[in-house]
Amino acid sequence: MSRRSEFPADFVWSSATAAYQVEGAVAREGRGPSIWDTFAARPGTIADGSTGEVAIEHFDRFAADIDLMAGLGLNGYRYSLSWSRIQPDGRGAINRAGLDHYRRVAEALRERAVTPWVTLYHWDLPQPLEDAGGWLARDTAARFAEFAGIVATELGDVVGDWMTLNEPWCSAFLGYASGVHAPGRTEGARSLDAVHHLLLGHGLGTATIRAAAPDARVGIAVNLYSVRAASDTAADLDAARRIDGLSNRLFLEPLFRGQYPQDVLRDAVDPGWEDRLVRPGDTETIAAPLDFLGINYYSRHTVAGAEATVTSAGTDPSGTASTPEASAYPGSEGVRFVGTAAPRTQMGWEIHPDGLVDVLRQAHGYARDLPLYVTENGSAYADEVVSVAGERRVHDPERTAYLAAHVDACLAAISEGLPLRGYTAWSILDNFEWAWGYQRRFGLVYVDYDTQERILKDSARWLADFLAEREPAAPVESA
Ligand code: PNW
Repeated sequence: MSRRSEFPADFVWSSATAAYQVEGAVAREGRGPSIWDTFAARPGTIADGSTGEVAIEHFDRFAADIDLMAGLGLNGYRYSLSWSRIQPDGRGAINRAGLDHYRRVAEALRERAVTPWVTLYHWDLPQPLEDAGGWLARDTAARFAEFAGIVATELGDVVGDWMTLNEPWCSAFLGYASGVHAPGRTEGARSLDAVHHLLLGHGLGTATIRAAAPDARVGIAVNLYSVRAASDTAADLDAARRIDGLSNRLFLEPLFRGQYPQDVLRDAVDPGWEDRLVRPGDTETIAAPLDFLGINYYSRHTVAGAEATVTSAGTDPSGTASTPEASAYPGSEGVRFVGTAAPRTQMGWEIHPDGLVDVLRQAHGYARDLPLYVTENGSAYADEVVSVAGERRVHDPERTAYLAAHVDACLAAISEGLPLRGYTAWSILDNFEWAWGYQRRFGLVYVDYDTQERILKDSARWLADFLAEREPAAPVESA
């Protein structure tokens, strides 16, 4: 087990949330509706029929929640801004109350020596922009850049670290291909239009942030997967090429090489796609230099070709309702996700800490000088509150083991020379887990959804001990 003192002294120890998952207060202080309000209200979209209307009341409880983070010894907090609080129509008029709220959050963090890491877009597009075509419309990229410029102008004095988008893979393919996330559309190969417009929004937004706040550090958070073939047959190797292509290279190559991976386009879209979608200057805009890359890492994919004979089925990670007709992998619907003997979390996601080093290595291969941050990593388990000597406790040894193993992987990455500068646990608090509603808990801190009481899980206590370099109170079970 690694110790904190083996990490660089300026390493960022962070935890994360996203606006729609935690804030609640969806109709307060001038906030307009986002695609997640609309989607969650539609019957059959969320496993438990819930919404983010109340969530964990972080909008009102942020100060106490930040006290919890500081109390654990964390020195960073990654959170997202609700675009609909700041520009309820997604364009034009600014809602002052929204900006004031996020100024208070940033100031509360700074008062407690916790650095704000702000994500501008964590999936909650203002509904009026979806009504105008959403991410299938090129104009949405320009609207995002305008929003990014407004925020950097207004908050650039209290926030220095910005991420444009969170996980464009999810926005494009869960939102517009499998439809398990908002806006719930099943557009097949057209979802790649959303990829281009998201990346274009990232590039244009990077420019407006830099213009408004010249000292800003700008990055993006992509979800990367360690991908391997179930065997070395040609069919399985081709499946791995496809899934690595759609999950990882489709984002890394335009961001860092200024080009789309041609093999992915060949599999997924018609030959005229680039001529139609990509205008002169777009690839340069998308590949604008960044100050860091955020990587969200959860799991490994083991994949096989359509004709392979694999008996144990794995889990397509793309959600609760993905079907072959609405795959999150356009053009590669035949690929199968294969089960392995490795343990899985409650999400069905394989636990593979070494894969974190794989994806850091892959990203580093594209951008040799770029600082890397793990901007999300975590696990869901069915937590239960127990009473220990009259105190409410949550024993979550699996989550603690997951966390410890991935922290170890970070140290291994640093030891082999990768420029990893921070680790972010998803999430600080249990929250609205998208298509799963409140049925999946990722928090280090348990939330009682009836009373909104916060209870430190054993994993949070372990992290606090790790950060303070105290001996852990209880032995950590191995992964
Ligand atoms: C990420 N998949 O979501 C998000 O950034 C968080 O908001 C979310 O709560 C967390 O991971 C846990 O799910 C993902 O299907 C959702 O592969 C789905 C997938 C990946 C990431």
